[in-house]
Formats: sequence, structure tokens, C-alpha cells
Amino acid sequence: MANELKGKVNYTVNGNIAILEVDNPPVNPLSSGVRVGLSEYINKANNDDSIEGIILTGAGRSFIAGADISEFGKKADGPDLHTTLREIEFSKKPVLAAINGTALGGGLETALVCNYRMGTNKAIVGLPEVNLGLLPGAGGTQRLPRLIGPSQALKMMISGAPISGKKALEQGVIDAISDNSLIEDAIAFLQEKIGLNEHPKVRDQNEKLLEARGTENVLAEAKALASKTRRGQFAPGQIIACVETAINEDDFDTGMKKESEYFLECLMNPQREAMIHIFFGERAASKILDIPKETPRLPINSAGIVGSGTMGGGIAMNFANAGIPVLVLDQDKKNLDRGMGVIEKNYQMMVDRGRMSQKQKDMVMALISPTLSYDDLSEVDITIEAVYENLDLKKEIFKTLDEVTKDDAILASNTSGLDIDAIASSTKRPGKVVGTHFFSPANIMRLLEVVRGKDSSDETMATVMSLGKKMGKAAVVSLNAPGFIGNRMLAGYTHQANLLLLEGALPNQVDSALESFGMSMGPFRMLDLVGLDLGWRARKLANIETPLTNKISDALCEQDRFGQKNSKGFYNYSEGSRAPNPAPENEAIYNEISNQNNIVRREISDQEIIDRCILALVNEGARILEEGVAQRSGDMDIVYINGYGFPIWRGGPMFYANQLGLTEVIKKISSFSELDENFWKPAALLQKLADESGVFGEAPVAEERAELLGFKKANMGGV
Ligand code: 3H9
Repeated sequence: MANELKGKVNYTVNGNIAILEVDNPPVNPLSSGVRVGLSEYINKANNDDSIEGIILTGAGRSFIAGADISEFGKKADGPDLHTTLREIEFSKKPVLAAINGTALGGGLETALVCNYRMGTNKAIVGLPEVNLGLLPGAGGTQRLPRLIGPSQALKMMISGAPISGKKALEQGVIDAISDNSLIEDAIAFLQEKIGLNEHPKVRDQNEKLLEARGTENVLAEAKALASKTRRGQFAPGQIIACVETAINEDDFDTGMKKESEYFLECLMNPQREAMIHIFFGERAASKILDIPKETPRLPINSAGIVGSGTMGGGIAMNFANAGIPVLVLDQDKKNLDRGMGVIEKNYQMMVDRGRMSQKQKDMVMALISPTLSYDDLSEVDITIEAVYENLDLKKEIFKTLDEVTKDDAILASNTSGLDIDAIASSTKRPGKVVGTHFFSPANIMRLLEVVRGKDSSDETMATVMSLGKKMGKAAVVSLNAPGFIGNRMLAGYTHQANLLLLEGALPNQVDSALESFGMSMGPFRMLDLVGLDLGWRARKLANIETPLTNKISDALCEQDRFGQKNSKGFYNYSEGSRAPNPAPENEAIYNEISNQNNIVRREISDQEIIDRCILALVNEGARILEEGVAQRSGDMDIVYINGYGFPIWRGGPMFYANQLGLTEVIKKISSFSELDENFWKPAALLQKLADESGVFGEAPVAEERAELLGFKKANMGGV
């Protein structure tokens, strides 16, 4: 075998059974060496007269995690996957897939070419290709509908969500579950089949497809699901078209041909590159460049949350969902009872919607305990303070936590913008203090900004990043700088949206333009949801003059238009509905405020709206990199996709800028400079990269500048 081949297959013999074990740590993707090994050993077993059956399994915790994602878009060595799978499917000896762990994408497709499938209680199977902008292109769109029916198969392929071994057995994806030794049970199962004349092949099973032929509802339901959950994405339509062919064509190979054509179209589509960038970007973001991989993590076996409001409750649910017992502290009994009630209601909603069983709910609820006393936190491994944003209050709480918790407990603050170093200064353990900025609702939103204080120790950072992963979060490190990453970028975006309103656009136009770009919610719908009165009241209280960009929203508040909460804001809302209806009565206010500020309202194109709002994110993102606040440009993409509704299929704002080309970005930014010279000054790093490589790539963070700004970890890494 050539040196550059990645991964291998181990071959052993047990009596009359050959065992092929895919060995490509950590998750056994079907890299070149695996495909070579599978081909070689299937043939070897077939040519060995003493072998009567073949078992295919995986080494370690995974069966096969799919095709090797890093090979897409590159020339790969070894046989292609289709050739290898054909050899398994047409093996003269029966093949059983012994699914020891995750069988995803091409991994499940490999199991589907086997005659039999046995899993364990730990097995997880699914076709998540859609999350990468792809379709299951190794026969999945043709075989899974044959096995479990097109309706269930479409649900699995469009959601991309894997199912447990138990569910896979119920649905018929696998034939049996082993409760003991998988390989022993697999051998026993296969021995019983060895004498049979024929062994089932999924490709030959047409009954479930024929049931769906001539009926419209299966495909119509899939289309409805795709448009509801995967707006703007290319791959779901391709998946549906493949299944439509499977339903309507008798010949299996015709469907396979279609699948290959549609797969290629997905592969060539820019959405695929964007979504794979996010897959690897999320894994890259979890690594802190100047902290060694082997840095020990503290065990987190218990936690305490200070504050039982919306954030505190949501954070507590994250711990319970990860199986970690958590105490929720509030010194006000009424608040505590209400907070626990909300947690219970949230879980009940999941039970009612079939997302959780009653038993699972009882288990997680049993992990969450209320307390009124700080003393109860004495033994927890981590505390997360989640009270409202008031520095003095937080400092006070940290002082108490420092006194009551054990010495090695980590003390985290869920702040969206306060100075972590100032909070840490009220303790005697600044090395153990860190920011954990969860996004609301904390039990649902995946983004977690982990804020690194000047003294946060390597161990603290590594532990909190691992904890984030355990909770299923997309964790991104930010230095302790104003606004951290996400909110700092957001400020420029909303600033531009508000200016566009003053210059002549209407809220509906701004929102529609950005939603058609792919944002999950336009800025004015978002402001209505959050409540326009929050800023207005705060300004009044502090006697602060309204800035230009808030003049319209403050004027709306003066007319009792606070947003969704009282059914009128930038939009009007009917009783009990969240659907925004245009509010023509506001237009007089917009005109008046533009006039008062000497702004001549004009026609604004949708393209200008998109360019100004999105490029405001990009330019600020470049400054954040320049200062070393974020480690790499991809981190900002992870932040924006998981916390701010940026479309995953565009790969995040920085990736979008790369696809435009930074020279084009600079050109567009410069064309806006006559509107506001200061705002539209290209970040120095953006200009530098545009002149050099044209993309955000491997350029170093400007250390001198970071030092100037007083950041300790100026050398957090490459861009
Ligand atoms: C496909 O199959 C297409 C076919 O239908 C058609 C072909 C013709 N390839 O996530 P982790 C790396 S498309 C290459 O932290 P976990 C990952 O980057 C594929 N590398 O572990 C990371 O590297 P590093 C469909 C992969 O335990 C390391 O493995 N399959 C692949 O939290 C550990 O990963 C999927 O979409 C891969 N396929 O989660 C499944 N998978 O250490 C994708 C992982 O350098 N994979 N790596 O950062 C997953 O969902 C998760 O990795 C899994 C394990 C659940 C398996």
C-alpha cells in the first residue's frame, strides 16, 4: 500500500468467519486506506474456501463516521467508494455489519450494502450529509427508502438527525441488537444464515417503494419539511428528487445513476464548501492555539448556578442534559420556585412534542436541585453566575463564591459584556475565573462564548471548552474585550440597519432583503421581539441623549409602540400572533425624523441593504482578528451561525467575504465611504489581506496592536 494512504482495515479469522475491522482513529471515516483495505479483504475472504461468512465492524468507539470529509473537492487515492461498496454487496459470502458505534453517512451506506446488520445499545445510525450540503451519495437515497419506506427515510435524510440503535431496530434499519459481546453475537447470528441459498440484498426490496408510487403525500410532506427547516438550502431538494426516482423507477441502477448526478451537483455547489467549512471550523474553534492539547481538564461532576431566571434555568438544563447534577441557587424563594417551575414546563413541552420520554424527563429533573443557601455550593466543581448585568452585584457574588466553594472550583460568569478581569479581581483565584456567555434560550442556542480573562489559567480554559462540547455547544474563545465577538459585530450591523431606515428604506424592505440573503430574522423583526422600550427606558433613566440611529425607535416608544410585547412596534401584530404586518402609520414618523436630521430619503436597493449590513460584520470581524480578540476568522463564522441566525449554507460572514474576494469587499466598503467616512474605513488587516492573499487565511494577528490594547494573549494564533 502506498504511504500516503490514510486508515486501514484489520483482518482476522474466527473459525469460518472473516472479521474486517475498520481502523482509522478517532472515528473511522472511509479514507483511502480504508477503501483499499475493504476491497482487498473482501476479495481475500471470498477467495478463501475456509471462510463462509464475513463480519464488518469498526475499531474503537465508532463503526464508520462516513466518507472522509477532508477528501471532498480533492483528488483522492485508492478505489472510489462505489467500487468498494459494490464489492461488498456482490460478495459471494454473506456479510454482516456489526455496528459497534456511530454509523453515519457513508458508514450507514456501507452497512446497507451488507446482507445483515446488528447493532449494540450504543449504536447510532444516520444520514447527516445534508448538514454538509450533500446528499447520501453512496446509495443511501436508494437503499434506505427500500428498507424503511420513503417517508421515514426522507425524514432521516432531511433532518440529518441520527437515531439510536433501539430506534433503528424498531424502524428496521438493523435486524438485531446485541446486549453482550457484539462480535460473539454477530458470529452466532451469521452461523445461522450461512446455510441459506440466498441472502437478502436491500437493492432488491421494492415493496415499500411500490406502496408510495402514485401517491403525492410522501414527497409533499418532505418538501414541506425541507422548506420549513432548511430554507435556502440546495441539498434537500436533491435528496427528494433522488427518492422520487427511487419510487418511480423499477430499476435500482437508474436510481443510483440519478443519485450520482445529483450528488455531483451538490459537491460543486458553493453551499457544500461553506457547510464543510463550518464542520471543520467548529472543531477548530474548540482548540486554543497556545494551550497544549494535553493540558489536564478538571473533572466536572457537579455544578451550581447562581440565579434562577431565564438564563440560569436554561444553563441548569444544559448541565442536566449532559448528565451533571446541578444546584440552582436563588436567595428569593418565590423566584426560585418560579425558576424551577419554568424548567419543569420546558421539559414537559419536550415530552408533549415527543422530543423526550417521561422517563428521560424524570431523570433530568432529578439532577436539578433548588437551594436558597450558598453553603450548599461548597463541594461543586464549577459555579456559573447568571444574574442580571450589574458589575457590582456580580463582584459581590464572586466574593461570596470564592469564600464558600472549594479551592479548585471554577467560577464562571454568564455575562454578555462585563469585564471578566474586574469580576475576577474580587476573588483570590483569578486563574479559576472565566466568562461563559450563553445565548438565550440557553437550553436551545448552541453558541457559547468562552471569555478568557487575563489570568484565566490554561486548565480552566481547557476544562470549560471540554464542558461546552459535552453540553453539545459550539464553544468559541474570546478575549475579554468590549462586546466580546458576537455583540461587537452585531453593533455595526444594527447601526447600518437603522441608518438605512433613516435614509429611506422601510423595516419590511430591510428585513426581507436580509431574510432572502438567508438571515433567520431581519433586524427590525428582531428588535420588535427583544422590545424597543429597553434602550429607550435605559436612556431616559440615565438622562442620555438619543443617538441618531435610535431616534426612530425612541419615537416609536413615545407613541407606546414597544414591539411584540404590546402588539405594535416597527410592525403591527394581531392578538396572539408573532407574524409581522406592515405598519404604514409609522411612515410619517420615519419621514419626520429623517427631515429633522437633514437626511433626504431615497430609493435604496436590496443589494445595498445586504452589502451594508453584512460587510459591517466583516469589517468589524477583521478588527477583532487584528486585535487578537478572536483566534481565527472561522471562529467568527461559528459565532454568527450559532448565535445570530446567519445562514449556515453561506459559511458565516468571514467565509462569505472570502467567497466574494477581499478585493471586492474593499471595493464595496470604499464605495460607501462617502456615506460615513469613519464607519466605512477598511480595517487595516482587511486591507492587508486584500493586497496580499485576497482571503482570510493564515495571516498572523497583529501582535503589536493587541499589546497596545493591553491584551495579554496577543499571540492567540493565526487568522
Ligand atoms: C458522506 O458520508 C458522503 C457519502 O454519503 C457519499 C460519498 C460518495 N471525515 O466530531 P469529533 C474528524 S459525508 C473526516 O470531534 P465526536 C473531526 O474533524 C460524511 N474527518 O468527534 C475531528 O478531527 P480533529 C457523513 C472526520 O466524538 C475528529 O474526527 N458523515 C469525519 O465529537 C473527531 O471528530 C458525517 O457527517 C469524517 N467523516 O463526534 C459525520 N468525522 O480531531 C461527521 C469526524 O482533527 N462526523 N472527523 O478535530 C461527526 O458527526 C462526528 O465526528 C461523530 C463523532 C459523531 C462521528
